[in-house]
Amino acid sequence: MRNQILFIILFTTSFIFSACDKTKAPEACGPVPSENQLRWQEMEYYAFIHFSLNTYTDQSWGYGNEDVKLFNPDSLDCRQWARICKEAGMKGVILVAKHHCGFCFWPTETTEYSVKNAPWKNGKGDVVREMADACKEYGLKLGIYVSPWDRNSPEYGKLEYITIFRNQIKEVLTNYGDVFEIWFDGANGGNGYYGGANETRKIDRTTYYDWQPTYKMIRELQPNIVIWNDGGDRADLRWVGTEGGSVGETNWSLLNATGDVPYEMLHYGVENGDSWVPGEVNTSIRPEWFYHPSEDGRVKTLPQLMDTYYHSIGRNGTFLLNFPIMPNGLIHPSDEKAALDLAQAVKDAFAANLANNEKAEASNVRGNSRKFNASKAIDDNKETYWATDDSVTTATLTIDFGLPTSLNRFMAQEYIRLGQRVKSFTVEANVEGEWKEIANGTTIGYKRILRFPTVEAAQLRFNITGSKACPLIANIGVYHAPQILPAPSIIRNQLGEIKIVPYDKESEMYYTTDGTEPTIHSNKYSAPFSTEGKIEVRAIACEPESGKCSPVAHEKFDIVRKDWKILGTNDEKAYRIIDGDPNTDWLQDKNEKMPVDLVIDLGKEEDLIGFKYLPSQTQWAGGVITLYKFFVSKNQKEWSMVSDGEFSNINNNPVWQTKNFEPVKARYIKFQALRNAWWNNDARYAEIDIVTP
Ligand code: FUL
Repeated sequence: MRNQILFIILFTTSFIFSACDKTKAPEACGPVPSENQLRWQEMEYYAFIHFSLNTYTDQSWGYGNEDVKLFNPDSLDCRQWARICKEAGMKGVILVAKHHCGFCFWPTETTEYSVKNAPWKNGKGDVVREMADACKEYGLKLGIYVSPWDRNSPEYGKLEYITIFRNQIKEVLTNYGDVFEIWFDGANGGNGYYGGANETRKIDRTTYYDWQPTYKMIRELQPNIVIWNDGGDRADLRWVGTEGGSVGETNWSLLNATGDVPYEMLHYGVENGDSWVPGEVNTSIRPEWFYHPSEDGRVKTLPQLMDTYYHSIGRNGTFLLNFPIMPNGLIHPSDEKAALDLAQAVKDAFAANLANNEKAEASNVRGNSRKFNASKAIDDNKETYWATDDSVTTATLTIDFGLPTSLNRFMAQEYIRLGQRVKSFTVEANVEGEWKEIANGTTIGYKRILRFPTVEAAQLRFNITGSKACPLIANIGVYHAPQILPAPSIIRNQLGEIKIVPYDKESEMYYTTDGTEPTIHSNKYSAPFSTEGKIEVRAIACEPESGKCSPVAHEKFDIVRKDWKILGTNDEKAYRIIDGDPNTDWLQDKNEKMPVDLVIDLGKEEDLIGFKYLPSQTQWAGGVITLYKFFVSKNQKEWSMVSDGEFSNINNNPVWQTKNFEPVKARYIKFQALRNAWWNNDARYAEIDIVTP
């Protein structure tokens, strides 16, 4: 009874207090998100599905001349895709309904190049319909990718194509229920089939698509949609300048509505931008977007995917993870396992918020009001927030755990309905009575997560050290996540020496060269070792104390490049391209005009069946070769061309490019760059290698 009376008194006083509390909420600071953008941001994690005719030709970009008859998957099952996405904790799926090759996954009226002329389901199939139905069944939202670039359409490059393209958008946004996001890729590579013309068609991406009427139509058809566009007028969401799986540590959800947007701006946003254009981190679960059997062993590991989680959702972005569909129409079991392992690891990492229900005190509370006090940052309610007085832009919030508590993750969320404000912050821990800084960051935005080595702290202090206006903190989380050991990297230098490099110095490494999985009973790595010829190396890093080991790193090396000579240059730096280290590169003489030749003497005649090119791994370094010819010779006088073509999507996704050709014997190779991604004369290489039988 006494308890009940106490409760009634407390309840009534707090009710009277808040009713009388006239403290005003802060004014918005700068641009703010729309309801559609907010809803989208809260989804956090969703899937991409890449599947098209080029799945059957092992290409990254179809040319537009692939036969529709190739599309006949025997087990296509959108319910399998949706089930995996749901179990992986995703909130939606963006289906590539038309990629650059122009093949439409729905029976469109705009072209014959669609499922209606494919043998699959006797031309009666509709992948978009099946995806929409599966999404409904599994409680997922549907998104759609329609490529603006169309390498099949004879009209591409002409005005007529814009009507065709708009009609395609209209069809997919009219016939399949609610669509949460539409995706317009920015690739306009130039050359294509174009109804048989087989030519290069260059368009001006800033004007050709005439986006504004298209945006208007989209918003009329789907009032709740968000538009992603990397190819033209600024829309609701932005690309983050890389497909590698990260947005900048500093990440403003702001951009300017007009003017140039270099990669850096896409990556970091613009502090004083005039529009709310948040970043979406898109990356694939394998190196490439479409399925390639050669990548079955290259599915990203748990530590890699976890890094992407922290570098997207943990940096004020969303995470769009791609599943490449196999020719049979299903997601590969290894991809499924990787996604489910990630879901479990995320659950484990954020299982308990140690800040919830603890004591929190703030250095300043807006109008000393209960409505805005420190407890509002640890109540797990994103609609309430801790706020300071308008004049205050630096402030501290202290959480008292009572007892020393193990922690290694810190999460903060701003109340972004009123704009993004925080510019810098630090986190301190009280360890045995002494305060020490354990982490720091710049922007926060919708969500920021910092990782740091485990500490035992009785108290934690969150210091906002810079803010555009009074900070508004909706939520703080403190966690103790299990450690996940990243796989080591394996490098072979020009002499054939193998080096295994751990992620941190304390782990011990074990390896095999006989194709078996390494364990702590395999060879222990202590120093680089010499190898000859082709070899496969597998390695793990293990923590001596816990006995925990990383996933297996696996590298296949071809013949040793010991006797190779790079001809036609005296620049010693040229040897970086055969030093085995992906992080070093060489920019060939800038004065050369395309085509630029790179000639290598292999030292002796070799049997060749292909070559490999790795572009620079330094972000936005330029010189990424997109069109090439490859020649071989026995004597450096007569050359025969054994391969020519394009490295599709290499600029956005600078992964190893392998090109195979008919077996040939040669001592000299010539890699000729015909064009780079920026149509200038730079040719830059991180690595060049050959493939032998
Ligand atoms: C890129 C495209 O060119 C790729 O093929 C892929 O669709 C990716 C998501 O966007 O830029």
